[in-house]
Amino acid sequence: MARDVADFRSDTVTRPTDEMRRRMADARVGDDVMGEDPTVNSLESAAAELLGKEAALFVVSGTMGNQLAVAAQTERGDEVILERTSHIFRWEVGAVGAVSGCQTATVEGERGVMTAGQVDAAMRKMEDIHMPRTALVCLECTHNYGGGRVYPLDEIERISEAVRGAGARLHLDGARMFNAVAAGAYSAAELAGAFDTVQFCLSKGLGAPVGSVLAGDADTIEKARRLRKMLGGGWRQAGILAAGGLHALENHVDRLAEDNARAKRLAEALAGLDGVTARPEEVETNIMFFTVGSPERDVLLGEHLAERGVLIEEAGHFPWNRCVTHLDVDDADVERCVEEVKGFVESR
Ligand code: TLP
Repeated sequence: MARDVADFRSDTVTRPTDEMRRRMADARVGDDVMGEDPTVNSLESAAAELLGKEAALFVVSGTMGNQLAVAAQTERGDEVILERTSHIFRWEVGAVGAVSGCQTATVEGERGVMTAGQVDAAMRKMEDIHMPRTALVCLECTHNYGGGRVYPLDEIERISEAVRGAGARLHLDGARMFNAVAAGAYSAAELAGAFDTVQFCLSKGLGAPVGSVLAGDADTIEKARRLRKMLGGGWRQAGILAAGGLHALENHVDRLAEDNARAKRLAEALAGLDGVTARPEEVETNIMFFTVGSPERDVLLGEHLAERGVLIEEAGHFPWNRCVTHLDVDDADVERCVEEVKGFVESR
């Protein structure tokens, strides 16, 4: 079916499928603040089991899941170690400072990936009255600004050992962790096993309209539940939304491999055009970057494409233009994007 718009701006734009909508409409609900929404409870236990964690909490967004993880595992004046281009550092409105009262220390990763040696060197190990305590280290997988990069498991395990050795905790911003799982890197439980807490998004490539899950040990998740209530995130008959999440976990995980393959095909096709630079060899999941030569031309390209019904995230937020594949773009959309970019580079 031809669509009006081919929307590559983000995988957050996906709309619920008809089956998902039916599952949501039929959901059994109750008051979740009272712990009585059976569908939310099912989603939380399914997610905890999938990740091999004791407990899980259904939250409004990836940002809320990440920030509850920070707040539940730190005290005011602690230090949190983040990669410089991570979502928690760049795009969460300064919440680590504003909500948790922590200071951040950033490490320059290689396309988002830090080494265990870098993390180890950044952590405070000395008991000293002058120094903040390193309470938490956060990794992101897949890495958004790193172009959907998959974090290698052996590096994660080395980081985990270093972090535990220093008495700190480790959190995963796994907004798109299932794209890494679909790329065959590891199972969800293998990845989650190295972390104290894990946040993943239901509302990105998995296609649910709203929501993320934070999973971890029972005490931390109980603390996060209280903090969620404190911030006004205690929701009531949220089972309608949780049903979309359950449907996504049951039906939309394996198909992420298609999105990963489409992003690679898009990168290969664009790299083959004169006047376009893309690096298909770096595309591991559903995010790809490309440029038509300069930030100014990238902006003009964005306008040219938008006038023709192809939406991309033009350079600005990211080093180059970003295209993200997802449930609502198909092969014809990929071809359409390539044709329109070709039209732009051939005409100027
Ligand atoms: N990312 C969005 C924008 O905020 C940039 C996008 O379009 O990619 N972690 C990661 C790695 C993310 O990419 C995002 C959203 C979040 C967390 C936050 O999720 P939400 O938007 O649900 O708060």
